[in-house]
Amino acid sequence: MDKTDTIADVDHNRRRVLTGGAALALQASLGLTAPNALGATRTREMPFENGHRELVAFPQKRPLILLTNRPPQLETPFEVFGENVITPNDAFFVRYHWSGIPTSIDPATYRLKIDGHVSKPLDLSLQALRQLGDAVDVVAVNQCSGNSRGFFSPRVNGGQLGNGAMGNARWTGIPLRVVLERAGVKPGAVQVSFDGLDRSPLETGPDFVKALTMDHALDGEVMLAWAMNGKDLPFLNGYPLRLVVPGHYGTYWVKHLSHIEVLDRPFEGFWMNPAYRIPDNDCACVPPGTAPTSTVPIGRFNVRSFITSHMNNSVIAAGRDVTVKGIAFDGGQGISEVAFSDDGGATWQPAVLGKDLGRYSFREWSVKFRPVRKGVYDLRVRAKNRSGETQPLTANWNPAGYMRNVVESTSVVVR
Ligand SMILES: Nc1nc2c(c(=O)[nH]1)N[C@H]1C(S)=C(S)[C@@H](COP(=O)(O)O)O[C@H]1N2
Ligand SMILES: [Mo]
Repeated sequence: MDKTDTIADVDHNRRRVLTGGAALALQASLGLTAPNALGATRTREMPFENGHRELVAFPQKRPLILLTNRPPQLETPFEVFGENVITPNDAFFVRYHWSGIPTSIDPATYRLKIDGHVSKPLDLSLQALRQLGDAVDVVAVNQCSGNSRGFFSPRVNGGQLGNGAMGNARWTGIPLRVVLERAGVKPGAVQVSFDGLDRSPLETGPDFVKALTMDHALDGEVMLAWAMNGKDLPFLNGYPLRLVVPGHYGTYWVKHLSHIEVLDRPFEGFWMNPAYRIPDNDCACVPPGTAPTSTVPIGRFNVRSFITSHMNNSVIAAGRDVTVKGIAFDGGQGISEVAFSDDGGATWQPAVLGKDLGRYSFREWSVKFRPVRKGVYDLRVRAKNRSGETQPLTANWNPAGYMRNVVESTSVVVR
């Protein structure tokens, strides 16, 4: 930040760019003097009703699509996904449930406690945690369960997100298994719960705590991560430590992780039940407007793919080759094929897959497209994973607005 900013400049800039008290307090406590982009307020129209949004720069973030200020909920502008298969830290989406988020954290006094059904409870500094074993890394997508909720029809309650509540990063940390083994999980342990430093502002609001089954927690892939794309985690993405649960929805990726508890009984907290549950069937769906009769906790991502090289209403030239590019991902089987259609799904051709950064990463794809006729083209893309799962041609529906993965349609104008 520019140290030469005067107080007047800062106040002016704050008023101009930030609109909420939480943002101000957070900014002040992080020691940042001004948002990192001071242009006039920019806005964005999401392509659904009530989709007017401001772009706002929070600390360590470029201007992102503002869903709420308190707590900070920020969505990545979709064009970012076309710039790099790795989502830059300053563009990575932000989601919190409660406004009582930590506003300053001292890495020297930060502690992670591991207790419950273990033989040796641990109380670790960040340094002690790092010394428990070798650092590992994984490229993995983090996606909110409610990504794309704004497109649900009929509409559902919850954050009205476009497609930008996802991101792909290289996470560095230590396997959760290493830490649990050090604590000595006792026989009879069935689940592990995870709590971070954020709190509800109300006594009655349930603390955000998530749980994994013991097998999942010990699979060697779930990670306690301190770095994202080679840098400390951005504050709003969970500094100094977060859970990374490859292939699983973001709800499990607990930020500012402070307490891990091994349980000899299933966890009963609000954020596992009734929250974050899906209909207990293959499509995680029910007829629109109805309620499921039985539910299970949300789990792995379903298959998704997006065109990132062209936005809706992009103009392209007739009679010339153009490369259409995009990304695909799933819950960890890995993408095996991506099909592309330039006629609204009537005919399909295979796209070429790009570099494989691992089965939890966005997988790039590209295809050559040579439109001869002028007019509007309906471009679609449909991915399949290694176990043959693909994307529905018409959208599935569930009352929480989770797991949208319908084949997307991008209209381009050929002139
Ligand atoms: N401590 C804490 N961790 C949290 C949450 C939260 O509210 N508090 N929200 C979860 C949800 S629902 C999502 S989608 C991811 C989002 O991660 P991000 O903010 O780093 O993008 O954080 C998860 N971890
Ligand atoms: Mo989420």
